[in-house]
Amino acid sequence: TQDQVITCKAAVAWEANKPLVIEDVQVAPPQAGEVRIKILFTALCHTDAYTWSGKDPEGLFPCILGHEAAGIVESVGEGVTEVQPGDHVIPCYQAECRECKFCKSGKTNLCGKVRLATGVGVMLTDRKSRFSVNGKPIYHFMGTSTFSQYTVVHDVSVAKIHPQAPLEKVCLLGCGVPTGLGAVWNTAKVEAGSNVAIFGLGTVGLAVAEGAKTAGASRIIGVDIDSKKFDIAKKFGVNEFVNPKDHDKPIQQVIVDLTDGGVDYSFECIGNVSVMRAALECCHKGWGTSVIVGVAASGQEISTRPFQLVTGRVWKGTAFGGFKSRSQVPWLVDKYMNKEIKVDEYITHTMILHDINEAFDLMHEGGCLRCVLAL
Ligand code: NAD
Ligand code: AHE
Ligand code: ZN
Repeated sequence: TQDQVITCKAAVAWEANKPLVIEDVQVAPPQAGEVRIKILFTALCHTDAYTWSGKDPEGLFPCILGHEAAGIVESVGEGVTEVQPGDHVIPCYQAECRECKFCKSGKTNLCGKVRLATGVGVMLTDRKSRFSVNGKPIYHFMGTSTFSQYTVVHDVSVAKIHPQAPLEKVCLLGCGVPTGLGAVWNTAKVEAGSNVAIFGLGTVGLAVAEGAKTAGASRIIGVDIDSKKFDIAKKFGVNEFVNPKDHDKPIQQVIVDLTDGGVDYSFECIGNVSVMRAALECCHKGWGTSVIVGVAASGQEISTRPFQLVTGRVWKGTAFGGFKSRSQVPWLVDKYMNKEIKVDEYITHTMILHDINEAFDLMHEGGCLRCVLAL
């Protein structure tokens, strides 16, 4: 209940790059404006590996990683009105308070209410963690920390979803799939008949392909250095492939030549700053728009000749595909249940929390899109 400490299993990242350790973790009760969730399923996203690697300037250790999950509300703190115990939910790393300057702007899905606290691994009310191991505090991560059987999140970070949605599938709607779909639908606003290039055909890149296909794009060019990705990518709408390793010319030149001057839209779904440059420069003069989706390490910077922008190319970026999390994640879940968007097709592996280190090893192999862990 609301005032009891729960002891449960969680995967703790004690230090950057050191194997995660399954520990008995104490999870404190939710305070005012907080929700304690029993996590049933969590997937692994490349961003978890990025922070674990020590290259994320916001990475703090020890912490509990994980941000693509689904579960059931166990208890709620004072003043929480929008969810109650038993509700099926998806924790959202991008909050939506509906009251801050960002939420009210109508211009962005970013929310300012809890971001400063989540960026330093604590809860807003008392700037403390709700996780500990034998009295030692363990930092939260992205305001979600889903590699734990129980987690505590801010109420503005909880999307209440359809009670019949299969949680072992819709956990993916906590990050990768919405990010790719939304990059196309919300950030780029791709029109029917457009030519699109997608750099990186992991889950995010494939979701971009799916979004582009549903938007009616004509040519959907997938670019990846792993040719094994090409077969699966066809199922998501990619209809042409380029492997940079097969060409001597810079990849932007290859694509410009293929498309009579460049694509209308490009998406970088890797997190590599030289590919980000190529993605911008393969866009058509006068209007081509490139969207940065990949997360690059601390210290990395992008560059190009300003002339690229002077001559009409546009450089953009997207967080969670521009979706307003609490409002639109339930809508995405309904779309999945109505078979309007894919989710199952991204799940290539299922494992249990205990085997999380092996799951991360798999992630770095080509055959893996999403691995879902049962907790
Ligand atoms: P992933 O590792 O599954 O996919 C990356 C793909 O890029 C792989 O297929 C790999 O073979 C390919 N690749 C690597 N180097 C390449 C190169 N030089 N040229 C062409 N292809 C190359 O990762 P993912 O889970 O799909 O995530 C992709 C990126 O998006 C990550 O950086 C992740 O952190 C980021 N991300 C951002 C958001 C956001 O809100 N902006 C959300 C989710 C993930
Ligand atoms: N802490 C990182 C930033 C990481 C980042 O950009 N995260 C994306 C989501 S990745 C999900 O897999 C995001 O939404 N950013 C917006 C935000 O508010 O964090 C760093 O490099 O500093
Ligand atoms: Zn993610």
